[in-house]
Amino acid sequence: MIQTALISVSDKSGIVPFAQALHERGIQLISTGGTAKLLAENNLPVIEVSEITQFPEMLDGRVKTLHPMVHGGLLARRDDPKHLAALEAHGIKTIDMLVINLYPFEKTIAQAECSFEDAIENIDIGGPAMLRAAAKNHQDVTVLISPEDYAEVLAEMTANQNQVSFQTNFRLAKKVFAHTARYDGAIANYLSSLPESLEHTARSNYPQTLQVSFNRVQELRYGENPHQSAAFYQDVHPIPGALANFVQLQGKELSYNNIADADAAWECVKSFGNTLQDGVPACVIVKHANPCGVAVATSAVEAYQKAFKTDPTSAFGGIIAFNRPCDEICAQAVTKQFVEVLIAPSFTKEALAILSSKQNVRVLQIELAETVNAFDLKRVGGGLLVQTPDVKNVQESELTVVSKRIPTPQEMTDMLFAWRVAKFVKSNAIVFCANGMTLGVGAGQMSRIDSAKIAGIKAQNAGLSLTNSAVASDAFFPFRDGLDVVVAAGATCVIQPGGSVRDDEVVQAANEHGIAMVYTGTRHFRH
Ligand code: 93A
Repeated sequence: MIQTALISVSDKSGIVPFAQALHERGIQLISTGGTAKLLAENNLPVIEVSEITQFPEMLDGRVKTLHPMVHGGLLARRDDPKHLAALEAHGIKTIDMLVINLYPFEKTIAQAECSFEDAIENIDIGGPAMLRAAAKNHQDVTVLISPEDYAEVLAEMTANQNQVSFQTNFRLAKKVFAHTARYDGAIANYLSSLPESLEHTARSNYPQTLQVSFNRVQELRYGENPHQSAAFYQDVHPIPGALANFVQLQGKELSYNNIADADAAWECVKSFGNTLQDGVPACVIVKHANPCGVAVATSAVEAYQKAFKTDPTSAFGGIIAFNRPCDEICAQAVTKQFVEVLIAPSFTKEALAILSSKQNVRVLQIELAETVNAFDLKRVGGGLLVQTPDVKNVQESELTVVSKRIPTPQEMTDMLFAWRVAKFVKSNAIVFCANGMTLGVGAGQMSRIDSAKIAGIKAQNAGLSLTNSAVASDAFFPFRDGLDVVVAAGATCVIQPGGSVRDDEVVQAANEHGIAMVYTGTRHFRH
């Protein structure tokens, strides 16, 4: 019969209701520092492990549970009089249930910013030791490593006066050894990927040998072109909020280019708010990997209507992404145009009913989440380029005004919006904006001045005025000519990184034109 449970979890989700259920069944709870604190905060009576061991948690938590008072309680055979006598002699109490999840080693090393020290600190020692002890002694101890087993075990306890069957304990023990083996395997893989000498590389983020693992999600009809075959893979450790977590709610099979463009649209729209609470409603329309319309507004539908105006011609057959739920009026508006893929964090029932009349439209639902810094990988002939992702989001406080004229608050807002969009436009990028919408996007040209000209032409084609617009340039102007072009088109303020040898010439041109200019100090090349 289960009388005591030791709970020690890193990922604390779902643990309070489970501990509550144990408490209601009269089970005494023992716990480690952070977990004990959480349980106590939720009014659950809990004994700290340090009280039982009569030893404080020490060495920054490296030693918490590594003690005979704990391991004796887990390992003693209840049917062995000698074991029981030993417990008695040393005042050790049996522990009948162990609930654990380990330090998140694999999740830690999957992050681009993970240092060697972070990785080492996330090797759990006490957790696996207890797990193995409890699993070895499965005839007397129930061991849980996964919230998915909580309900079944509780049900069994309810039906059998707090007893858990040998069969269940055995099944859970098998799970434990598979888990600890995998955990140690991940540590061994990580360490063996580092060079013999730890001096350099191990302290940076880039291992000598890079092992990347992806799981196949689906085979695709073809690749970028019909004569190429293709498949789509997802990171073995899924990245929260990333495109690959999509659930396709309806529509034709996704193509290779659909997925690539959907990624561009989703990443861009998330930069205006990657939770439902923060940021503003935004809409991004992508064609051929570039945004051809981006806008923010007070609602998703309004953002879409503004974004569409930027370049209705290019928006035809585009990929449309929202960072807010898609409701009925939004679905109505979007389905008036030919859309290849529609992405949103959720869709109302009414929106789905409208979309279902356009069975070809691929509708993807992706949960929003805070960005995780996974490495950016790019295949080159016979090799792989690896970098940390471009997560920089310049704030107003980081800008330097370099022109004589100070930007107005409205210009400042427009420039920051333009800058955010420029980050997602292929270089060389020139983006005209005003009032929370793009007016002209010049993308992917080999010279900046051509991007500037094209952005102006596109605004003209869409019948949009560039008078009093703001311009973002993803990298510095190498000469004043590009600046002259955007000012002639109507821009009154320009945001750019600065850093050219001809910065003086460019600032002088800005002053001659009487426009405002700010430097970001960082650039956003996207090749
Ligand atoms: O640093 S440890 O390897 N040393 C230990 O003695 C120990 N005991 C439990 N890590 C240890 N744990 C782990 O602490 C558990 O596996 C769990 O992941 C975590 C819970 O810590 P807290 O309750 O303080 O948040």
